Amino acid sequence: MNATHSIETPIGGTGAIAMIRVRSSAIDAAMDKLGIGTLPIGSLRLCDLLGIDSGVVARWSDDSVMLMPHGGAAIVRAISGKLNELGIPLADTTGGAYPEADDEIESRMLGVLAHAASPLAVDLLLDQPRRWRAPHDGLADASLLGRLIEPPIVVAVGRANIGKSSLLNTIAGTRVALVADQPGTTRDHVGVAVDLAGLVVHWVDTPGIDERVADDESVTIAIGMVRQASLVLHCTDASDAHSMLDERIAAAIDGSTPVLRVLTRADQGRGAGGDTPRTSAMSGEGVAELVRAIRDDLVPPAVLDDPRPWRFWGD
Ligand SMILES: Nc1nc2c(ncn2[C@@H]2O[C@H](COP(=O)(O)OP(=O)(O)OP(=O)(O)O)[C@@H](O)[C@H]2O)c(=O)[nH]1
Ligand SMILES: [Mg+2]
Repeated sequence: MNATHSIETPIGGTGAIAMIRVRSSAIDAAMDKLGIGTLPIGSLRLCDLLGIDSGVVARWSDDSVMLMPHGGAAIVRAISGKLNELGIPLADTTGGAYPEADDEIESRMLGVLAHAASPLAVDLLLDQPRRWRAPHDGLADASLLGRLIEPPIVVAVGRANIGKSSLLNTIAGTRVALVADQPGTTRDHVGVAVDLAGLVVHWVDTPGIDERVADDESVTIAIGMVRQASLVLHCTDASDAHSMLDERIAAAIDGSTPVLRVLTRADQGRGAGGDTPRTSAMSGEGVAELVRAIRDDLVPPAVLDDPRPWRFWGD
């Protein structure tokens, strides 16, 4: 089994939760080794993490799984050390050997291009060697452009039974989340990679939480996901005057995380919302505009169009 891991959040950073990605072409065997067992693509579970911590484990793709322990440096180092012991070493992310590359930037670019998530990254990365060689004045915003390589996390929250899962299915263009006409349909979280007009994001569909459905585990998992969100999508039913978010979830949203509000089931009513953008998973109204608004919030057009070089690798 050829498996490696990478630490995707700064060690000792301020995040409440750290992200450690395990990559392997035999990911099921790797998960077995970690004691996680089987986890279908697009699902998340609270797990014991190697006896060191407990946290959410998310399976986004067929060759990687994300471990999300608490963010303390000691925990992250202990998990990384244990992974090394298990034969899942820390990956070498320096860029790889590309003998055909003309220089180091080109070699790094080829290495990053191979795993960049978003179609929008491709032309931008291919242009980097030229931009670095040309005279330039400063650099483009690497933290926002980095979202083209590692997908940012969009977490949809809101009351139960208002069409959050339906909206995800419409945007994903396929049925990835369960939909039913009763509150509490989504009991765990569904996380899938979706392409928002060229920006691939991990979209996390949370259980709706309100006075009808509010079991502790759903709230705990929703809080964990909201804490990692790059953007929170606060969904409200267009015909429902109740737009308040559960206060525990509202309190977990980091003050610097953007929150985008959206009305769902717009074909059914006009009861609430004022200027809030309206969407309907059923008719498709407003969905393309929402996709564009999320993309522009996460990677603003001015950053995408910045002609300066981008320091697209990390050391
Ligand atoms: N008319 C109409 N009905 C919708 C729309 N979106 C969802 N619905 C219906 O609303 C009900 C709830 O949809 P879900 O997508 O399961 O809602 P949810 O917010 O994910 O619900 P929970 O998982 O329980 O929190 C289902 O009966 C859907 O068919 C829409 O745009 N228009
Ligand atoms: Mg749902």
